Amino acid sequence: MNSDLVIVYHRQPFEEVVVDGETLYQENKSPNGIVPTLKSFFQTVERGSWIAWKHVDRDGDEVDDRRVTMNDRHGEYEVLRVGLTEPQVRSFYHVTSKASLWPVLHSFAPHFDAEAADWETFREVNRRFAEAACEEASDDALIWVHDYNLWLTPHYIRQIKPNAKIAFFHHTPFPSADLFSLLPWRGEIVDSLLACDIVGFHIPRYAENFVQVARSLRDVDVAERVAVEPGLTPRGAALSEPEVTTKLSYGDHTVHLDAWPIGTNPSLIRKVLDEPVAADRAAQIAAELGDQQLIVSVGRVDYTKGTTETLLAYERLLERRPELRGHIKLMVTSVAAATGMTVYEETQEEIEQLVGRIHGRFATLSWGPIMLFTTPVPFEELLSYYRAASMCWITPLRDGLNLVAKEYVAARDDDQPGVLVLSEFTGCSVELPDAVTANPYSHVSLDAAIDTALDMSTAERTHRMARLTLSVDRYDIEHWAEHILGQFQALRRPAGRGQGDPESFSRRGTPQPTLGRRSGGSPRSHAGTPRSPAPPR
Ligand code: GDG
Repeated sequence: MNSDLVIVYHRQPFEEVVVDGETLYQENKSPNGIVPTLKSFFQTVERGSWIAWKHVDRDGDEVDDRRVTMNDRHGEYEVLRVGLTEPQVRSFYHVTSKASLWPVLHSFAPHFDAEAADWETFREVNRRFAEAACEEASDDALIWVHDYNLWLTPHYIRQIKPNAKIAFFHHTPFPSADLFSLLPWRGEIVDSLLACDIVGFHIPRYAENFVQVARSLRDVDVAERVAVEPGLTPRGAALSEPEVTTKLSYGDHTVHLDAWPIGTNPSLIRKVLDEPVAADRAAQIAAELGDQQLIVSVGRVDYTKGTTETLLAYERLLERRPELRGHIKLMVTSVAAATGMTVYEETQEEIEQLVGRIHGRFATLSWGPIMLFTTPVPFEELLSYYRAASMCWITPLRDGLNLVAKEYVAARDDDQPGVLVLSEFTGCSVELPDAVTANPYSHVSLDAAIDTALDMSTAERTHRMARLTLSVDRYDIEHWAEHILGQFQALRRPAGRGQGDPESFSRRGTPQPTLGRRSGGSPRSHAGTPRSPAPPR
């Protein structure tokens, strides 16, 4: 194939369903999330391809329909599936990625199990993704690899296609050098990232952590550093960085670094909430709640997400302020994303036990203090809960970004401004300093934040939510996509040309309904293109 853009992401970009014995490939039902956004980049090129994995029975088996040509609202693109057996998936994804790398990325050193990792299989799977990507890519294609479970893929791509343009995006935090050094394979990982043309992170702190790691391991120089734009660097925040490195020199190779948070889609959220299904459901939830305040706390089952800390804080709240009993309700979702992992089963069990304990202690005939959802809530329903909730508690111990916080803000209406209680250790906390921030490792801090949120005047709620909304609207998904597109365009420019050059990544030149048509920035443009004004700090 001769694709101009190859996206390498472990999940398939569609739902595969069998109807009357026939396999159908349908566009994902959920309109939000990262997959539709990534697919929208295909509108910027002549030909696009996506690489993902799919189960096969035996090693070496080809996937049935290895190649699928999709045609959905993002146009036509190819999907090439890498066949992995059950043991390969378990080893590569559940054990090495989730049990060994994930805890280190999230600063959970005690959960790290070096010996459990099967690095050989990790290498092998990463190599196969690289081979599939290179099979699809034209000679000057851009190959965009996503997330830590494909950390070694750029290295193998560079071996096969020395002149490829390679981009990498981290969805997780990137830890400090002290923590990263726990990984016995640190040199190999860093070499692979340094083989990229551009390495992306959500926030400047993660980029700076990477720089520290790269410089401690290899002879790398900082070639360019810029001030972080005011909207992404509140003073005093736990993850704040005033400056960020944007270029590293490594021998004769330049690695661009980019720190730009993924956004949510506020206009889609508001549109769905304006439609009768969600609007009626939100009204129904509000009517059923009566004078009870609803608090929402949404997340996957993961010890990093702080669901246990949220539940314990809620239990302390009901002890500390008995007058709230009967007048408040916590809605928690805890949906398993990776099944068959002991650590997540234990986390889920702990959550269910805590919910049971809180219920047992405080429920009455007419009032239940808590609702727990362990299966996915439909998108419209989830938005209706956001809309009905006067508070949202997002208390991860560590989180790359956290889109739920942004979704809650986007779902507000003027009648009920709502309050966001937000852990200082979520990436989005640098964009959202008008949340009530808390340190989830401290009971005192978490309890104080919750009390502040509960007791906040309507005027202050309104003021803070207006500023949060400005930020969520500014750093929305469209802005992220345009920013990334600008970075890609800059990579494609011949060396020495300025940012005003006509060369563009967008060869089709057709309108991009999902991304909009504004031209992107350059690698230096960390000031971004103003949308709504950034809230003053
Ligand atoms: C990683 C990083 C980073 C959740 N439960 C339901 C449901 N969700 C949706 C939310 C939101 C998404 O899932 C979760 O967003 P997070 O940002 O928390 O993402 P992670 O899954 O942890 O993924 C994270 C992200 O990548 C993006 O780079 O922000 O830090 O860990 O959109 O709404 N959606 C529905 N029902 C549910 O029950 N419909």
